[in-house]
Amino acid sequence: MRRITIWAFVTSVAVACTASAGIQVSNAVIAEPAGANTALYFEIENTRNEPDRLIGARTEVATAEVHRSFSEGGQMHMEHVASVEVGGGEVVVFEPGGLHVMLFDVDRLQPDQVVVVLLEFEIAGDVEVEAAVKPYAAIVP
Ligand SMILES: [Cu+2]
Repeated sequence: MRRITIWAFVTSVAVACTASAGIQVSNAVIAEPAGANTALYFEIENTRNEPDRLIGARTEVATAEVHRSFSEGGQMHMEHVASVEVGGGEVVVFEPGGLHVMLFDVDRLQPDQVVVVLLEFEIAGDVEVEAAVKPYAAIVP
């Protein structure tokens, strides 16, 4: 049975927020690519009482994978993660140096371009997110 999804967009110049079945995604932003690959960052809020999991992502402009950055032996590395749990009532932040959605082989992205990405959740299903392309320096906290 297909889950019925209701989503709402609240869009301003730099912020897009999407809600779907208790999952809200905000502050979605893509780092302006310097080469073939880049990353998508955002915050997930789970407004339900039970956990959900981000299990994947997809977009027409790139091949997308959920990743985690970590440092080991003084060097930064990253790896694919199968899922990221967002507990009931919790917020999980995807940000430089931590969790991110890796975008491989991106097609020509321009500054301020808005890209549609579907984030795939175990319970909420696909959550559509609009992410603006920004210089990396504007994203680093
Ligand atoms: Cu990565």
